[in-house]
Amino acid sequence: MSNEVLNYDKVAEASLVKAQRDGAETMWDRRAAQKTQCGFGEAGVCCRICAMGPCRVSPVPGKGAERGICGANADTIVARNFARMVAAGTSAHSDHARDIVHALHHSKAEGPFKVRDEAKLRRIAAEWEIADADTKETYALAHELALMALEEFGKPFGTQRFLKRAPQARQDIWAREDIAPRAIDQEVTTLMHSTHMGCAADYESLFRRGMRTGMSDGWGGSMIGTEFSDILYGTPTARASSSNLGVIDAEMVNILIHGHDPNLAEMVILAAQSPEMVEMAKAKGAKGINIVGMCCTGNEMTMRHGIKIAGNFYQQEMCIITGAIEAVVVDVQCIFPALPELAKTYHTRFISTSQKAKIAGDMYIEFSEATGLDNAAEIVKLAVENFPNRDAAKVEIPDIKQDTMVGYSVETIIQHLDAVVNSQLEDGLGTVKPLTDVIYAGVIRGAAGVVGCNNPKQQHDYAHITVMEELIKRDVICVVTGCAAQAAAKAGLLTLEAKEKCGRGLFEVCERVNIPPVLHMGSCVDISRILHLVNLCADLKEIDPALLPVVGIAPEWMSEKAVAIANYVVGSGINTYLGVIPQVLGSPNFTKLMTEDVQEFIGAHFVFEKDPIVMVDKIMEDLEAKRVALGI
Ligand code: CUV
Ligand code: SF4
Repeated sequence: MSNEVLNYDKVAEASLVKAQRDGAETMWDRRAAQKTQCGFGEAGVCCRICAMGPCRVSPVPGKGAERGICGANADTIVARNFARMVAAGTSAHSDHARDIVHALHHSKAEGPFKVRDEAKLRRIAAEWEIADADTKETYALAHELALMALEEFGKPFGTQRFLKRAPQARQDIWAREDIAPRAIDQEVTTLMHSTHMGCAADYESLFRRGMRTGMSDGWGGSMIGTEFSDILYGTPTARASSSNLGVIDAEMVNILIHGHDPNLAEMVILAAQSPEMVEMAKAKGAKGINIVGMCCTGNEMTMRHGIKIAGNFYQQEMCIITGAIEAVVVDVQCIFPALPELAKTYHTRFISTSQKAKIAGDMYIEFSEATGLDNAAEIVKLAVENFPNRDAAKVEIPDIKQDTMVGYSVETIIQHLDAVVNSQLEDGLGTVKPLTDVIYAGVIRGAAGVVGCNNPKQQHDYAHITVMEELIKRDVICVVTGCAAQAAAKAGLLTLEAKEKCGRGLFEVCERVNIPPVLHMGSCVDISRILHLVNLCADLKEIDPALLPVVGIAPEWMSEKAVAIANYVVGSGINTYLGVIPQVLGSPNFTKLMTEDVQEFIGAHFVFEKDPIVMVDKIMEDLEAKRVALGI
């Protein structure tokens, strides 16, 4: 085993030693087996889009082949590969959203899929200009709204409805630059078409089309995913939870839910709460049923129910290695295909549930909106029945867990801000005004959205935590989602006590508003919450969000979804810092377009910086320059 030092989180070391003892293979072994990664792929200059190829052009301009057989050069190949990542990422978030909307379309008062946030249902119905949004019968309205949302995926004309949430100045830029996204499926399809052999070759055009597709994720799929999940399962409110492998309980039936979509997770939670299931667990010798979460579905569950977070992306294998998980239940995205094999080393059952992500190796129980609760009950029963098969000799749960606060939706943040609205801020009630006030006053210097995955190209969680700690020290408030949020949870940054790590200004804000300096805003699709928050601030000031001292950061990203996200964040006027360099350096032209030229037409750009400390220095310069430009 190698790379112990690559793990910032102390829990990892013990886990990996145990894995070796148990004869379990982990990502570290497979990473070592990969040896040096391919330099062509790394630079983005390998093309296998057609069967004349694969072609690879020189990753270093001026050396070796400059064109593929069809004549595509590095610029074209890099741009096409990058665009395809955006298309894949957009499709993932958006297809997740579609399932949520389908569930709303299936909803009825008797449940289990039902409207749990009626106010939000009516608010969005009004926003989308449904007549009688405040008086229509709940389920008639829910079904009508769901149908409208489904049309956002395939409507033949027009752009995404949620774009109107942005200030006019930003909407004008989108119109001028032709990046206002149309139907989501159309954007993904047309980008796949553009990147087909012998289609688009102009790298700038490919980049722009990619950005528009990414925009259909952020302002389309992801935003629909977030808002409709809230309607169905409730808008998150601040609550306590706990994080890291220590939340796995040796005396309980442990069910790990991993993936993304709250539909499955919500039904499993419901099923596990039934008294018969709990009785059954007790009859098998367990104290009860302990559901723990991982990755984004973990974020969804913790925000709405306080379900404990077992860990982030990197820890999916470590969870199983504890030997105390009765069932790993997955839906879609970010699930290692290695898991079923690893589960066999222990008594753990691995259950995949989605046609879109069938993972062979153990068990498949298809989950559908029509039979969701029954499917979930079957899964829970299987886990409970598996409890007696646990091998006590193989159980070793690291005794590390950390209390955490989660659930800061935009609505919850505004509620907290309301608590400090007083006579001096008479007109700020129910708005983000107190937040913009402290930013404009310089009490806090700006805000950062820190998001994204883990990637062995960065020390596990180290980049996340370093960036966040350094920023709060410099009075920059952080909002976090995804695996970055879980890194923050494990490091204790999502606590009220974390204010001790802040600069004076942010310390005072945390104390007065009674919030942690790093706010858990949810899963990856919930980056749309961050987008909404920033746009509310910009709208209040009647300016383009590009002028605000805010940045987006993905210190350890790895997925295509992250590429889609980065595109819509930049497209929304927010500079985006990437701690892992995307596979584009083989085209200096494309790299320059991303990191410089795009600024001229969109008002924001990408920054690549592997060193988190250097990154924070660059971010501070960026934020301070924005402040100067605003005259604040
Ligand atoms: Ni959707 S995309 S590893 S779970 S944040 Fe976590 Fe978040 Fe990346 Fe996946
Ligand atoms: Fe080679 Fe062109 Fe085919 Fe790509 S599209 S594999 S560069 S011939």
